[in-house]
Amino acid sequence: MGSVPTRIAVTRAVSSAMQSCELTHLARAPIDVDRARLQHASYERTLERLGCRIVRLAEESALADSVFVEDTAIVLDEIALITRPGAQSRRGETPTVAQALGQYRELAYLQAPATLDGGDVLRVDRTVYVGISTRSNEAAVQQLRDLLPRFGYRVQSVPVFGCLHLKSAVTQLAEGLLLVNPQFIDPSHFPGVDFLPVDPAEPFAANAMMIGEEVIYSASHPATASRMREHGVRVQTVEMSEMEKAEGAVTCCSLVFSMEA
Ligand code: CIR
Repeated sequence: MGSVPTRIAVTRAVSSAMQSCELTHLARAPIDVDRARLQHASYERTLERLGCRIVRLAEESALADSVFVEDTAIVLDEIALITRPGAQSRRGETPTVAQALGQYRELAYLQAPATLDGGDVLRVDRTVYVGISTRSNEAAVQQLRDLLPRFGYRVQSVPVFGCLHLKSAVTQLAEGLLLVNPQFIDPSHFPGVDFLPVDPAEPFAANAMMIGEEVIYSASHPATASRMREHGVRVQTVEMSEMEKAEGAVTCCSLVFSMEA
């Protein structure tokens, strides 16, 4: 687009150990790491086209899931919270993310017994929704309630069933419009918004990434993408097959935030 970037997207190179990733709801399938790298590069180019400057962290070859940087931090305009990921194997991912984010935001750290994956956190306006999942717990919700109201946020917990994270179940497409799989969460936790349900044949289709007026979305869910387009959503598709075998999706692979804050 050639415009001056207004956002930063922190990403991390795909680990050569990605095949040993954590899996919760999926059976293990062979991951083509070279293909994952190509898909990741194309995802980064899409972010750039939408006005993001990429800050790519170096590969952590021993950390199989480290491409999924979303889980390591919650970046708000006022502060970045470094999480304590629910999977023990992922806790080593946070120091390098904290080092990068510390250049842009004041940092705060979640403490044990809290566990939190960023994939369980969805901010809609001034409400921070937190999925209670196999990765994220009530102690994390309590710590967010201690930290965030001073910046004008309210924190709302949402039980998640049958999928990995809150953002596997619901994400934002536009002001006042959420993409949802109502089998994984109870939509009544989100008052005052409209919902676009995923196509029932595509249960893992509720993860979309809103960047300004556009939405980055996996090419694996064409029926739901059609629903989105019919609804007037501007969809930019990316190939994510290898990330999806690792139970990842589009939001998981970056931490996007405004440069101006
Ligand atoms: C995990 O189980 O932690 C990784 N294999 C997938 C993490 C995906 N992250 C996300 O949805 N935010």
